[in-house]
Amino acid sequence: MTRRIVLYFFLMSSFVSVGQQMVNHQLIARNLGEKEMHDGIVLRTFGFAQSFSEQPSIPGPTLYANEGDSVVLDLFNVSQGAPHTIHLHGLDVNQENDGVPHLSFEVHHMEHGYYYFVAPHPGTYFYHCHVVSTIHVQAGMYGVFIVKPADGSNITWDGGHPYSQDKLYTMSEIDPLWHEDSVMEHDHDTTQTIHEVSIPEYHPSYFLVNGQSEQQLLEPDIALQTAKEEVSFLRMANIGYLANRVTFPEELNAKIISTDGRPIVNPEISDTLWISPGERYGVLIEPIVDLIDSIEISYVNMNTLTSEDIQYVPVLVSGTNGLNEVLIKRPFELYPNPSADQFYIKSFGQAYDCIKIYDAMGRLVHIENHDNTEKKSININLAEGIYKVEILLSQCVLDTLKWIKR
Ligand SMILES: [Cu+2]
Repeated sequence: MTRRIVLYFFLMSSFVSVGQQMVNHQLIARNLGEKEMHDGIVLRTFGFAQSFSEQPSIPGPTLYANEGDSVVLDLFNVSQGAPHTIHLHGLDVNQENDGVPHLSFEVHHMEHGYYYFVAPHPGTYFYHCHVVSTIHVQAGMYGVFIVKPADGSNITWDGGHPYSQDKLYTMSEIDPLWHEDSVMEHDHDTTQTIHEVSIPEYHPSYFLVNGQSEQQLLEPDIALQTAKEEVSFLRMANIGYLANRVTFPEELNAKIISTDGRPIVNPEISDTLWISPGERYGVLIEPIVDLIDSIEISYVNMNTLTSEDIQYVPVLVSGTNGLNEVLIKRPFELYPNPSADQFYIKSFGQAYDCIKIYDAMGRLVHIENHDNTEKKSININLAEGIYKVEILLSQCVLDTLKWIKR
């Protein structure tokens, strides 16, 4: 500990040269956090906070630096039990500052640990605890570290693409059984490189975007709000244990331009993006028409290649409509949900002429025409799973609903 404090003062006196900024971030590690899920269930979490008055959040606070900045990350561990670290996933830092136990250092109860690095290439990176990381990451000890260009401007990198706003979407999942005390109070004998922890097979039941799911994703701060021909930069990051298959509305002209903090050599416009655990992608969005739609995020089990859930991030491209108004007036409702072979579509006075049903891998499995605004019963025999139900008028999507077949 003493050695690290001495090192701190030594480094601070020699660290910053002309033109660089020094950036300090503090993360307070706690292991008695609570998180209320979309269905009201409250789970125990681990996580990072930036003040003592706040709960650790999932994800943790988003940290920023500009390219070339000298960064000091102060990890203050106030939790009892296992030590914690900060691993800087994707950032080019030296081994001493990379937070992998046994190769770096661990931060124990009521200790500070200081991580030093010069912010590398602009991009989107993760930080997460690397102590028994399978459990501590699931518990909530992760967040995003964004490096912007040296001047801090809204450009993807020096000589890259200018944009008017950036939006971060961090995907993850939660298996409530992994949040029981029996798992979270795990063995943390740091003299062992292999920790023997008994954990149930991973079956997540919450599928998160920025820590939120289902109706929580209708909050305006989650939605992508933009205007026609305006350029937005999406930072799509997956820190869950399932892969994400992201589908953008075609009209957004989504162009995948960077990955792992580096530009893609020949970027392409694509409405589909696969993100494996730990990956981050940069996506430029430049819509060509006004639009109310959603970005679809499917959570795919990499062993079975089946989708375990779908979440929708609302998209509003419009210069005139208020998003709140649009989100509160969801034009359609699907019930009961989950259900067996029959469900109903209720329209709140909005006419529609077609219903399309897609399976979780995006394959169209059913089309049905309709000619008024009445409640509509759909009888269909499909395999158990998750389906996307599109409601259309004159081939224009009015609403997208999720149906779970049981
Ligand atoms: Cu930890």
